[in-house]
Parts: sequence; C-alpha cells; structure tokens
Amino acid sequence: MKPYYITTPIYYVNAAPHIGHAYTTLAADILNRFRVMRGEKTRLLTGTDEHGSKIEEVARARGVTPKAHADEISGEFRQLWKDLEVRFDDFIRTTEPRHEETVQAVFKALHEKGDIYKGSYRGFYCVSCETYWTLGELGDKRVCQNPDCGKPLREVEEESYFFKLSRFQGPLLEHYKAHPEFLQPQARAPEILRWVEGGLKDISVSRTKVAWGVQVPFDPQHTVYVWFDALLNYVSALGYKPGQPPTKEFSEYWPADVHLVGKEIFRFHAVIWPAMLMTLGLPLPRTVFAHGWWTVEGEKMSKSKGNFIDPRDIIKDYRLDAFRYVLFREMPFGADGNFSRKAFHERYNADLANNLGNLVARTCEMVDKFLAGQLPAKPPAEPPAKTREAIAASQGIYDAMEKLAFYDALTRIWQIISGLNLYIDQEKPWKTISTDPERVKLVLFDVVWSLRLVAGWLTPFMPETSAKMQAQLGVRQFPAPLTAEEVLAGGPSGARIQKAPPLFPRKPPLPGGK
Ligand code: ME8
Repeated sequence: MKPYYITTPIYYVNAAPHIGHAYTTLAADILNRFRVMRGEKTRLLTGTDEHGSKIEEVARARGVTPKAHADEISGEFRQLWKDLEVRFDDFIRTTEPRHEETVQAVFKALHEKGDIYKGSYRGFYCVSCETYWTLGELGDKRVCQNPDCGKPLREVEEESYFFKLSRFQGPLLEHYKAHPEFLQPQARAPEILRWVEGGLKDISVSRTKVAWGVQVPFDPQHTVYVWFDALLNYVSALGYKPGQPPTKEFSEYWPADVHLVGKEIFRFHAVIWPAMLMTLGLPLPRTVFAHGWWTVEGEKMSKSKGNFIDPRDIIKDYRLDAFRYVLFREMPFGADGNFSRKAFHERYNADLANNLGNLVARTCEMVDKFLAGQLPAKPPAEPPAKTREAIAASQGIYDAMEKLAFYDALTRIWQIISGLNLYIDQEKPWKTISTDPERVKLVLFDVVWSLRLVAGWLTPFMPETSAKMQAQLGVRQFPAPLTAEEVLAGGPSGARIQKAPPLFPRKPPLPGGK
C-alpha cells in the first residue's frame, strides 16, 4: 500500500506563528499519529514560505536582510512544532536550493512547452495576500476581494510571464466530477466549481519589481510569483524535477493523500495547483481539505489589534494536551470557530478535569482501595457490558478519524467517558463494597477495560495523557487497542492499577469571574 502523505501549508515568515498556524499543523499531526497508530507508513511535510514582496517589506522595515529575517522566523515555526510535539518528517524552506532548483526547472519546462508565455500585466495586487486582481474582478472596488482581507490594493503594470490557466477549465471540471473526494469538505466545493465554471484567465506568474524571489532562469529580470513558487514545495520536498527520473521519495509518496489548508487558500490548492500538476503530467493529490478560520474573542486576528494568540501562552497555563484537545473539540474541522479564554477555561474544567480526569482518578483509586490494585488474574472470556459498548464504538470513531471529522471522533469518545462516569455514579461502588464485593469487581474492571480503549483512541490527540493513562491502567502501550482480547488482558505488566496525580488538575475560576 502506498504510504500516506500529509502536507500543511508552508507558512509565511512575515510574523511569528500563532494559534491559526498551530491549528492546521496539529490537525496534520493528529491525522498522522492516527495513521501510524493503525500501522500505516506515513510522511508529514510542513515548512515555511519565504519569498515575495510581503517578506521583503517586513525585513526592510526591521532593517535586516530578507534572508536573516526568514532564518529567524522559520526557526520559530520549527521550534513551535517541536513544542507542540508535532512529528513532522520534513520541513521545507522555499529558500533552500533543493526547492529553488525545482521551481526553476518547472518554470523552464512549462515555458518550453508553451504553458508559460511572456506578456504584460496591468492590474492590482494585494501584498498581504500576495494575490493579483484584474479590473474585471474588481469592478469599481479598489480593495482586496479575499474574504477576511479587504486591504487597499497596489496598482501594478509590468512585463510578466503568464501561466495558461485558462487551458485547464475543462480538465479541472472533469476531475472534480470524477473525484468527489478531491474538494473537501464538500460544503466548500461549490465555491470552487462556481469559480472554475465562470471561466479561468491566464495568471501572471512572474514579477520584475520583486527582487526577493526565485529568479526566472532564462530571464533574470523576473522573479517567480510567490504562489507559483510555494505550491511546488509539495513535490520539491520529495526531490521532484521535471524531465528527470523520479527520486525514491517521489515514487514512494506522490501523490499526496491530503493537503490541509485554511479556507482562504483553497482556490490556490484546488485550481492553480492541480492545473500545474496537469501540465507537468503528474497525478493529482487525492484530497485538498480546507478548514475554517479562528477568530479570537469574536474578532479577526490582526497586527493592528495585536490579538494573536501564541500557543505557548496557553500551554504554559493548561499544558499541551489540553490545547491539542480543546482546539479540535470547539468546532467541527471545516467550520469557523471562535477562540475565547473563558470558553477554553470552561472546557478544560468540564471535559478534562471533571469528566476524563476525574473518571481515571476515581477508578484507579477505587481499584486500589477496594481491590488492592489488582485486576482478575485471568481475563474473562467475554467483555462485560460497558466494555462491549466501547468496543462497538471504535468503528464509528475510526471512521470519523478517516474522514478528518476530529470533532465527531472526540464527541463519540466523550460520550463513552460521560457514560462511564454515570455508570459509577449509579453503581456507587463505595456503598456496595460492603454488601456485594463481586459486583464492585465487575463494575470496576468493566470501567478499567473501557478506559484502556479510551486511552488508545486518545493517542493521536493527547499523546502524553494517553501514555499516562495506559501506565495507570496497567497496559503496556500498544498502539491500537482494537481487539477485545488485548483490552481485557492488558500488557504483560498485567494487572496492577496505579494511583497517580490528577491528569488535569481543576483550575480556579478566571479572575473577574470570567
Ligand atoms: O497562506 N484560523 O501562509 P500563511 C485558522 N504561505 N487557520 C489559520 C488562521 C486562522 N485565523 N490563520 C492562519 C500562506 N491559519 C501561504 C501558504 S502553501 C503552498 C502557501 C492557517 O502564513 C491556515 O492553514 O498566511 C491558513 O491557510 C494558513 O495558516 C495561512 O498561513
């Protein structure tokens, strides 16, 4: 089976990373860990997008060279992914020779083929989005038409190379029709279909006024348009060069299984990128998945508001696993959501401290107190009721994960957790222990076995918590506790249930009652 290849966008190095970047990269990490847990071979690519007028201008304003600026911010991204325990296999920077060489070779190959030609461009440009706008698209408006942008545009008139995007209208529409899994989530597909059905114009893919970019190899006055440059990272990272025999990595991993992107860059990935791949004669990625956008306390994150959330601030207060959990429990992956400190705090206390944390703590305490920490020497032949329910829930959870429905998976997992807390409340082992110790054994073992499954499901989302739970619950860490036998038997370390400090200590109310 072909290994599973996941990519994140490569992020601009204009400013430090924030919660929005963390969201996409964590989604990639969760998906990747899920696939690894299921025994698959995978590859996760992330990186930084370092060319273009935006970076050039930011560096100039700071009084440093674009390269020095890019080195610094790219390093911050890389460090953040380490802090968030993202297991990436490769980190590509568009200023690396391995990438620049691919961009130049592709530009040259398409020029020779006639899909890139010289012309002149007159129109408007949004530096913030690195996007061109024609008069036809703007009407009498002079601000960026990207939703969430609206910044004033810069008028540009210059000689430029064009990519014959217009040629791909038919093939793209055919591809969308034949591969409904290509545009995901489906709710966002109509936006792309409308755009392509409306007719595609050739796009400008070089600039003469932006020095900080990849030089057009046969015309050094020009640098390659930053998006044409950036999109190629997904194949340059695998060593792809047109006209050369494919590298081992390229043959093994391409096409990508999923490009994860934010909704604002869906068009680049769903229209321009597949057209580029088509002219190169390369297979298209299986899915481009565009997720929604976070606002912060109801407002768009922006430099002028200074309301960027640094993931490290949250982790300092709540620990990493809580951050990894709450981001994917707040809204379905695909929809927009709002980050608020108050909602985060409440969810931490409700779902993690009171629900999961409390369930694990009281279960282990009761097994320790009432049963001397011992599970039965011999596992039962058949799982008891709650464990059976949990085993039955696995399929739904795995199906949700396959579809990137992280919120749905977590909702199902928490239904099991709440059900187990309710079961303990109803059974009241602390009362029945004096009258019916056999019943207490059955109830507590049932909860322990169910929790072993929960710990397995949580591995991709909360790796540290999952490992701690497995240690407490007397199971060797096995990656995918799928079979009933494994759940019931635990690991060879066997039956000792460990008491331990709470997984998620309850937090006092935020100051000011918030
Ligand atoms: O667009 N909510 O880079 P970028 C959710 N370099 N996700 C968010 C977000 C928010 N508020 N803000 C950012 C670029 N993101 C190009 C990409 S790819 C070949 C080139 C995430 O630094 C989301 O994934 O502006 C979005 O698409 C990406 O960061 C944009 O990062």
